[in-house]
Amino acid sequence: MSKILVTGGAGFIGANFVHYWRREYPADTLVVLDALTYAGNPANLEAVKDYRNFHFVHGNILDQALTEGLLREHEIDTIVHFAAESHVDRSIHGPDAFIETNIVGTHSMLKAAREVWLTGSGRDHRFHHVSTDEVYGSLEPDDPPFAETTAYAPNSPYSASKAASDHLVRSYHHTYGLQVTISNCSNNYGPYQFPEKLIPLVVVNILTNRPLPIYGDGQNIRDWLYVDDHCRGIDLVLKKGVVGGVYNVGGNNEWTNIEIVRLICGLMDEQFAVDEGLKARFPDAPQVRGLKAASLITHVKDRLGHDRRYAIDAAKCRAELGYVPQESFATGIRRTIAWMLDNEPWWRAVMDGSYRDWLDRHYGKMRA
Ligand code: NAD
Ligand code: TDX
Repeated sequence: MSKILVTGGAGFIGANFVHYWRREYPADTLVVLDALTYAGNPANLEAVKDYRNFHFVHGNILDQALTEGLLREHEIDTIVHFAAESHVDRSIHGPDAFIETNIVGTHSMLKAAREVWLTGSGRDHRFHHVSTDEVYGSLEPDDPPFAETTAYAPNSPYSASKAASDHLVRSYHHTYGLQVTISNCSNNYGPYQFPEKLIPLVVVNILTNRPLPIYGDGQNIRDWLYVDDHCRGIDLVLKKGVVGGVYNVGGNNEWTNIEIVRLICGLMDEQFAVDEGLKARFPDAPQVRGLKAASLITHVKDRLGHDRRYAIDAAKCRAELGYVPQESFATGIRRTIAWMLDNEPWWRAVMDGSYRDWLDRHYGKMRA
């Protein structure tokens, strides 16, 4: 039985990982450490909060003493490190938090793990670092996809901070013998994704009759992966990956942004056509006025330094770990839209800010 510390477990992928792990390994202990920044939402963990072997700790990964205490108190043998500032646009407007959390915070986690796991008698352990394909930079249309051997060439403050954290993790293995693995994954989508990211943003904006902003010409390409498949990939790396190893996890599923947005628009029109009740629930939606969702598409100024194309070569994961994504894009995108329609209170609370009430209830208005 494992005892796992999940950093960033109240965010999008971290929360999905907690739900995945509980389903697959109900006897394992899960301790979530999360600072509840704007991206952290306790509602994402509502379904697991009362389990005996689940613990939520509100705290910052920069607090090394806190992490050391958790590693000792819960006899943690595995860290899965998701906590990060994750939105590229925010990193362009305010890089400082990215340097602080993604670089200094990861280093703080590494120092804590080294202190607890490598001093004294030590114990068998694993530090798994969750990273991104963005560290490899941008591809031209005919370039081969990113392999684990592709040179790092990060272009945004976000990807540069993730690249720096990858290097620190690698160095703690090489220098101190910390038992690490790293996964670099492509764009995720699915339940609990914060509606600042493209796919949930488009769904919410259609339902609330807001513009669907397409940066630049909309021809930028991303390789989309359903979040549960990312979680399964991390599971395989933990169970079968080589210590010190790097694994690229991807969907083999490249789409231009404009294609994705048009696809979602078509699926939303379809939903309104088959489910009459949606018009009453979402009276502002364009379909209520006989318009198509695509009428909301609006081309806006491009993102600064916008990477043109990402694509992952997942051959190593397939060969070494037997990794194959299970969710097709056709089913995954429908599931995601269905989740958004079934969980209107979740995204309404994010939109109106009331998802932050948990912090006020627990810490009052004095919090920073
Ligand atoms: P997210 O922004 O939804 O969640 C991040 C979580 O980390 C939040 O719960 C937040 O409160 C927490 N956090 C932030 N700073 C913290 C700090 N200093 N201390 C403790 N907790 C803190 O992010 P996500 O999309 O779930 O991404 C999770 C990880 O996966 C990140 O490391 C990201 O780089 C990586 N990743 C994301 C994607 C993607 O498509 N979203 C793809 C590849 C890799
Ligand atoms: O309103 C928008 N309009 C638009 O055209 C938004 C929010 C995005 N875009 C474009 C920018 C990107 O080309 O859509 C694409 C996807 O954008 P995001 O959802 O912001 O994701 P991206 O920048 O590709 O980064 C994501 O994948 C890799 C995650 O946010 C990262 O954390 C992860 O590492």
